[in-house]
Amino acid sequence: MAERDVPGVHRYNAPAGGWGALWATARAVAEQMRVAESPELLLRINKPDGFDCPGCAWPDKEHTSTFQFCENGAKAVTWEATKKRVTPEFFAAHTVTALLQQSDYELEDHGRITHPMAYDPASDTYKPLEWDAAFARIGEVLRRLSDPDMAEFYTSGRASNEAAFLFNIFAREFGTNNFPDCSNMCHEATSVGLPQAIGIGKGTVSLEDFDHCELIIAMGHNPGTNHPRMMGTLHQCARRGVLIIVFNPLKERALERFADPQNPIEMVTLGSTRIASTYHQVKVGGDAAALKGIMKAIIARADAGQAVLDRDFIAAHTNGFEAFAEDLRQTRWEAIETACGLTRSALDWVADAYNRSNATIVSYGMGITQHAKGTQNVQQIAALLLLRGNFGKPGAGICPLRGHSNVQGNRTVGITEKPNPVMFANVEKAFGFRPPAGHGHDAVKAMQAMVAGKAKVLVCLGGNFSIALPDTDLSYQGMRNLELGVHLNTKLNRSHLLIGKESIILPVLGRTERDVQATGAQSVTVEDSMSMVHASRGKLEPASEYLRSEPAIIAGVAMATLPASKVDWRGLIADYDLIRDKIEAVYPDFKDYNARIRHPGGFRLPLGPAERIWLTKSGKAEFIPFAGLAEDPALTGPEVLKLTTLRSHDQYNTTVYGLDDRYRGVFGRRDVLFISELDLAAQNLTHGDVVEVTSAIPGQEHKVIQLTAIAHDIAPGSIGAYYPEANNLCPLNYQDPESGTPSYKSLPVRLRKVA
Ligand SMILES: Nc1nc2c(c(=O)[nH]1)N[C@H]1C(S)=C(S)[C@@H](COP(=O)(O)OP(=O)(O)OC[C@H]3O[C@@H](n4cnc5c(=O)[nH]c(N)nc54)[C@H](O)[C@@H]3O)O[C@H]1N2
Ligand SMILES: Nc1nc2c(c(=O)[nH]1)N[C@H]1C(S)=C(S)[C@@H](COP(=O)(O)OP(=O)(O)OC[C@H]3O[C@@H](n4cnc5c(=O)[nH]c(N)nc54)[C@H](O)[C@@H]3O)O[C@H]1N2
Ligand SMILES: [Mo]
Repeated sequence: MAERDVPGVHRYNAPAGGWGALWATARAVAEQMRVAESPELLLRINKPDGFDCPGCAWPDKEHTSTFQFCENGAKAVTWEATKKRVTPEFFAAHTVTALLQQSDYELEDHGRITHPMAYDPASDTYKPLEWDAAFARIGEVLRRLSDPDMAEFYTSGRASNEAAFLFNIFAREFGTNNFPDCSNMCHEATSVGLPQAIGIGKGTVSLEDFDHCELIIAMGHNPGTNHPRMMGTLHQCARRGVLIIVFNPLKERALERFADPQNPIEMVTLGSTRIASTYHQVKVGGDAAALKGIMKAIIARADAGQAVLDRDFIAAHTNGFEAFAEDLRQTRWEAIETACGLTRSALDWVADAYNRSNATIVSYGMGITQHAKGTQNVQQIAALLLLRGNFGKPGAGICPLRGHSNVQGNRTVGITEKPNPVMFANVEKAFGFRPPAGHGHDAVKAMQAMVAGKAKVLVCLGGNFSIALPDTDLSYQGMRNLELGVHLNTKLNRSHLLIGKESIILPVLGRTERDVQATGAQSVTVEDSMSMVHASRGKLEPASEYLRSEPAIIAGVAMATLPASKVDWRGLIADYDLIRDKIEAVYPDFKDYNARIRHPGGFRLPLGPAERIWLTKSGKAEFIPFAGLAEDPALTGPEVLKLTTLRSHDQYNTTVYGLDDRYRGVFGRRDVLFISELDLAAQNLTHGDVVEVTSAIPGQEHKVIQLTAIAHDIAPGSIGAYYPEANNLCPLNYQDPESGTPSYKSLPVRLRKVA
């Protein structure tokens, strides 16, 4: 590590987890909560009668563990259950112009919004209004649009199945398929890439598979921070002797060493457990190349007569193997090594480890999907698994780590801009109207329509749309072009402050809070990363008596917008069982929905590949070759580095809980650029220098941000900065052409030292 002392930057030498995690949990609770309720509240997370943790989508075995929370789950819960309130008085005292000066951290930290609020341009403040007045105004503006496609209906993945389904039905009856959602910025490459390869856009493993696997390959995800409960699973696997091979440009501490904070004996006696058996610091954007190298090595061994392929599986269950293998034979090792920054011998080693394993799981996250080649990255992972029949047998399969706690469920119950015709027929049967034909807008297309002035109303079911998107400048402009923005949220965020003509904030009940409707207390349901659906019931007193549930607010907006609606909104809201009956009518996979969620732990949705059923066009799994090894010459050039954007340990997407990133050794600041010692030297820089980071995409060079360059263990040629601060460097249309996912994790940039 470089000599110079940089404020807030120290090396972190301890393992991840451990006492530090317990301490941080206690601090989060003390800072945010009504302390009296906290221990009981935390114990209710992910229990049969408790609420689903809003932190991440990692499942829990049978939902019966006694102590299933983690540091970041506790932060997510306490952030929602905070004592702090954003009241009409708060809004009266702060103009929108003044609030815009505050950081994202400060905005959310003001607390829970207590009343429906509408923007008043005369005073430049938000003013309270009655719920019915809010619904009436939204209905009026929506009905006035000359074309329903001038409205965009955004969903963030914390919404329950019930809320997401009603949102889908409302907007389709209104007449549009414009469903931008957070998944478009997240696992869209999975949703597009996997159906082509294995017939379903979801993971195929269950938690039990981790008890039987012999090898885990973890690519492009940071579970110590983003899926901390997965660390318990990885930790058990490591102690069982399972080989864990990591591909990540950054050395992430939790993937190196971890002490389970739920296991005090280990913390005292052993200290910690080594997680990764080998750690490959692949270049940013180099994963498909690395996978190609591993598979080339496997084919070479098969060609030499070694029994490394599952030939029976390939013959019975797959298509396209010969052409795929031939493409690998023709690919030159030098091209692979250049593209991924790893050596042939390292990849040979991985191939041998893979060949020895009888049951392999590949897990992956945003490091794989948020690239111009995201869909192809995902398909190369599927192909690697197909070579040895690693689908539909215990201990094997593909494990995309979904983001938001119910993002997968949102998709299952209809949040998609590309609805399938079977669903249309079922909606018609269940509700008596037929949704509009054709495809609507995804997240990027929605913002493009807003920027072009073609979309005039944006209704957001959660999230922070404009800050999550790339190209912050353009997103701001898109927001300011709106006639009306409607935000169903728990907390104040920047999207509320980017106002065109009108803006209305509708404060919602959080997942931790009691939801009482005409027939009594209600549960909602969610689907985790492993297709398990279960109930979630809030227990806390709502943050304000004026809050309404997401389903109730959607129904209110729907009734005000569509007076002749075919849907019995009032009846559905009175009893969420009736919403679930309708979900089952439209999506038959939810057979006996209400009965099955009453079993502790819920139920699993059907997953073809887990039974070797392939719902592809050919009826078989497909080997899809990767053709894009060579870099686009327009995006390379002298001194161009690849910037990836990361979450810190103290944030939930655009929600910044605090300014520390403990495991990466950054404290009290977020304005840093992670860069290798090698690149510091090559760029004539010193640890601690302030640099201008400029987009190197032709036509986008004017995008600049300033950061402090700090030496970090990261692959040469690759650099890292925090999301959302670096989003302005990513052009809106710089995306994976197949899935539309923004390429947030491979931005070509140049650095210049600020004098
Ligand atoms: N506490 C907390 N939990 C969360 C979230 C949160 O913000 N905070 N967000 C939720 C959401 S919506 C999501 S989608 C998930 C995100 O969970 P992750 O997928 O873990 O998200 P990222 O922080 O974006 O980190 C991606 C990891 O990929 C690595 N990486 C970057 N570029 C590349 C690359 O080109 N190749 C490879 N192999 N690796 C690369 C980074 O070094 C980093 O370790 O977490 C969910 N859970
Ligand atoms: N550069 C870069 N950009 C990225 C990413 C990246 O890795 N790099 N990741 C992308 C990914 S993976 C994602 S998923 C998106 C995230 O995009 P979003 O899902 O839109 O953003 P969040 O930050 O999760 O949303 C935060 C807001 O949600 C609201 N909220 C919290 N809980 C609830 C609730 O229970 N109900 C309702 N209605 N509202 C609630 C709060 O008001 C809070 O302000 O960002 C994407 N953007
Ligand atoms: Mo995500």
